[in-house]
Amino acid sequence: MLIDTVKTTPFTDQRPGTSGLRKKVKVFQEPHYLENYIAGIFLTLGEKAVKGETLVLGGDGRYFNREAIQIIIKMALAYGFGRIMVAKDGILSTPATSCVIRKHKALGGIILSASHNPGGKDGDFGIKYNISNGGPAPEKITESIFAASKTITEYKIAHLPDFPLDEIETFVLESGQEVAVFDGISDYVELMEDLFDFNLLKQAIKAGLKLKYDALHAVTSPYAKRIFEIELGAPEGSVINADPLPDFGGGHPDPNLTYAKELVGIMNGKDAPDLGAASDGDGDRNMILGKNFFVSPSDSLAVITANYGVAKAYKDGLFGIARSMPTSLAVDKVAEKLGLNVYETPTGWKFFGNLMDADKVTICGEESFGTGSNHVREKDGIWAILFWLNILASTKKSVAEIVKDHWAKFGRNYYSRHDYEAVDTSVANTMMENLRKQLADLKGQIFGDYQVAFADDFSYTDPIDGSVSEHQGIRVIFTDGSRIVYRISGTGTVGATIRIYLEKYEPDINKQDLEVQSALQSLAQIALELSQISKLSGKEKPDIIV
Ligand code: VG1
Ligand code: CO
Repeated sequence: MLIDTVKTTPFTDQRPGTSGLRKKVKVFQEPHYLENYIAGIFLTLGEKAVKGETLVLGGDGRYFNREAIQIIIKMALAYGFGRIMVAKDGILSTPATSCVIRKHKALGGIILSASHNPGGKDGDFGIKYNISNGGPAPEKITESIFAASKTITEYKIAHLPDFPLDEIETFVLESGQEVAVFDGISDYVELMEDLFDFNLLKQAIKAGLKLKYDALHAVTSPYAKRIFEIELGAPEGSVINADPLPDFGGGHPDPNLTYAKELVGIMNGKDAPDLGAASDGDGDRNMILGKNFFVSPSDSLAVITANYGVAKAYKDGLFGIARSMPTSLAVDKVAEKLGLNVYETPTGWKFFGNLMDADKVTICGEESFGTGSNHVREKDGIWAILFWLNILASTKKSVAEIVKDHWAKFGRNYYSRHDYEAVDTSVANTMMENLRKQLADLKGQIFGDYQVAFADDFSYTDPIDGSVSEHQGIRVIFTDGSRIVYRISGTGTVGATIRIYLEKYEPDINKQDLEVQSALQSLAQIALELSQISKLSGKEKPDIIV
């Protein structure tokens, strides 16, 4: 095998964000841009360490997926991996990648995705490296990839023709190295069958439980078709928009009320099925809907935790729970009743990995439509939807009844996120700086009905390896438990996205039926006042309210 050594010059903007490196497709298409970053990953791992090891490779099928895969295969061979496992057609969801890395004892995996960001040639692309536990690389590794990408002067790539990816086949090279094109769906389906009682779900569907799943033209299409329609027997057409397209049909593959419009229409219509669900571009997010009813992701985490016993794999008990700091405290109420620890981590799934590896937590969640468990080391959209299906099948209640009963028992955490998009980065940083300066004086201050109990700039010390992550969001906590949290997104590709998270706890069952935004109105007002975001950004209103 001939290996080319290619001269290159470093880029200075390859710092990975909350979930790997994300940029416009056009940026990734610049000469050497992709190659430099991939070399950064392999150099960080070390050529000795990768020698003979297995690398898992796949993506969410977006524009540039196939081209990037060919380059990465050839580079992985040049840097000495023994076996590159590439998913057929390059299609591998994020949770399935995690599953395959663990099952096949790979050294790691590369996921090509920009998740819920739009695709197509003018859209976004992304790369994420996952380690041998199947989870996103921790900050220590991502920082060292970034450092490598800033000093790189050359990289290696095997001089070989492209590998066909449309058939399951293993190519053995003269060097003994292998490129194995594998079925990216089966291992994941098997894992789901281990976790949930498919017979129970099948019977419930046969008895009339109806579901509609919107794949949003993204990676979960073949997984959902196989699981919901073939394995569980839901009628054909239960999975919609089930053809993966490189531009996701022009939409945002983001499962929320704004972007999963078709599904929302169906669920608010008169023949709405019992459960409506959707996932994002790479299959790690989920949205849960009932008939005319939206389940906030934070509530979904709490309901799943409260009902853990219905699912086969969890009925013997849970280790503990973890949630990202901005996620509502609804799950904390449940954990308290169950006598479980709750770990509060910074935003991003990578912070859950150590806790799961050390058997400290079983179920994890984020407010951003992310829920999962220690069956893999990524959040998992289809897993969450199967869990809900299991809860519906076992309780025989509707989605709305399940959530309302939950609120009656544990109280309701009104919750919303207000996003200001494409804000000038320096404006966003100024806003955060101004907030930081006010922190010390906020304690005790009164705003209408609210009094500040405590305010800080969230810092996290990993209980397992002691690593410290600072500046993970500014939180203002009030004496009644209400909270305002401010963060700058780490996944955007245009300017800065400012996220303001609002939460108010309502234990009184008679006051739990308010519209969410009106329940949070005074808090939203306080959030504006403290941050002066409208004045600074020139935006009167948030661009997106979730
Ligand atoms: C967002 C979410 C975060 C999630 C991350 C990756 O990050 O807030 O909870 O883990 O996306 O999700 P940020 O930094 O933009 O707030 V996914 O589905 O990309 O990989
Ligand atoms: Co995603």
